Amino acid sequence: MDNLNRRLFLKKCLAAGAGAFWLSGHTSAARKNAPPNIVLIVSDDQGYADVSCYDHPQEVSTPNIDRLARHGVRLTNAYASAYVCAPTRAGLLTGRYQQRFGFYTGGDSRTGLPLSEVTLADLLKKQGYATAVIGKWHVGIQPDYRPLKRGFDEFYGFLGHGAHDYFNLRITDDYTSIYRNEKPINDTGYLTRNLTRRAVSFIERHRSRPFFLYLPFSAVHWPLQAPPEYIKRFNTGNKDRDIYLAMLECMDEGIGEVLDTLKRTGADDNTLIIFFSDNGGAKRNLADNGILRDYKQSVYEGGIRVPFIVRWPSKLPKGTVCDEPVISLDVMPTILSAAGASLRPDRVYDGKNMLPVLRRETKKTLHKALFFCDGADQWAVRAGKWKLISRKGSLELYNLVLDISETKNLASKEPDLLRQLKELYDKWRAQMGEPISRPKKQTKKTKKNRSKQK
Ligand SMILES: [Ca+2]
Repeated sequence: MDNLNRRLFLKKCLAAGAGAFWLSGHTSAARKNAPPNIVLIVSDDQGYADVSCYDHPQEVSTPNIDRLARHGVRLTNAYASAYVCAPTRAGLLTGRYQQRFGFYTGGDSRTGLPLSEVTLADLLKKQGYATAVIGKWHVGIQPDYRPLKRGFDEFYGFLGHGAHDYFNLRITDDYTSIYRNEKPINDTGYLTRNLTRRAVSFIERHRSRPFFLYLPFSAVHWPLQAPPEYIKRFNTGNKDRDIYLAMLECMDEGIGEVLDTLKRTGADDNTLIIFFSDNGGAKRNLADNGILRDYKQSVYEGGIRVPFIVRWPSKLPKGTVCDEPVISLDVMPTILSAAGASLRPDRVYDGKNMLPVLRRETKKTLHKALFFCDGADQWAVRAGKWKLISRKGSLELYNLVLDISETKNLASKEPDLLRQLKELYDKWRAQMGEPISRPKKQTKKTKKNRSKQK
């Protein structure tokens, strides 16, 4: 924090009655009013049924994700804004439909999050927060698009591609090398464990000031790799499923370590934690989406409806369930509201502050409709209980309350409703941008280039 920001932050703390906490410390009243720490945990390609606080098969056990739900609010109608990794992250970090700025596909991560966009980390950093991203970045490779240029003070992880080898952490190229801040490093270990260790260290190092920890695990994304001591704990009869469950267990343990660290450092009560999966479970990885239809890369529920938990012990109810439809775009306005920060007035935000809904202070619907679009041949709109889907030009209509598995296409029975939803979608689609163009030169994967970065 530079001096100006430090002074501004101190002023805000004092205004909030938190001066005593900031200056010396530890009265519970002051702490209660202090700006919360923020921990944003994103899992990757996790199945909707691969969390034991949701309906799940017997072999699934995620006690630490369950701890989040036990002390927070579990959402049952929560969506990622895309059915693949990178667009969801672009929307997550901006609070805007990523399509507004032309970010439609995983491939758009090669161009990166447009520099005209202001990130959640940019705004929290201005608010005096220490910021870190530990994990999978996936919204830009070129130097100006990297985490330390997008509001983060610290970075450990990889910049590009959806997948990363969990054991080979040696320097390779700009996409897959492990970076520590701006430099690629030769690392060892198992990636999920490393992310946990770095996350714990970040919390411990920032115990005396508000922090924003963005922790996008690459687990449980392909490739199927886990330490043998984890794999041998499972025996489902399918070796690949056993490895997936081992990856999940390692991530769940990591979340447990984050929770234990918050408790140990006294930050537990006043830390807002949001957890969700960046898209639906992937078929390739043997993820289990339970009763939801289809998988990642589909606008059926199995591609976009995700486990989603919000926990903030001092400010939110504990052990409750919320059925309100929300979307990952809501994360940014929610976090900024909790932090006492504002959205930028110069642009349209699509995400909404979820806190009143989570506290059951309102029965008003948060979103009139939610929209999904890959810029190619799939789109969907969810409005209330209804969902209209277009796949390769064919329209399907489902009543999600009666038919969560999307088995009864009502398109021919409800032509008026279909038309209304189509109009709603068309109106939204007209506001979205053209796909972002590719840069003329992709980053070269050469040793020369790597040596320049050092
Ligand atoms: Ca993903």
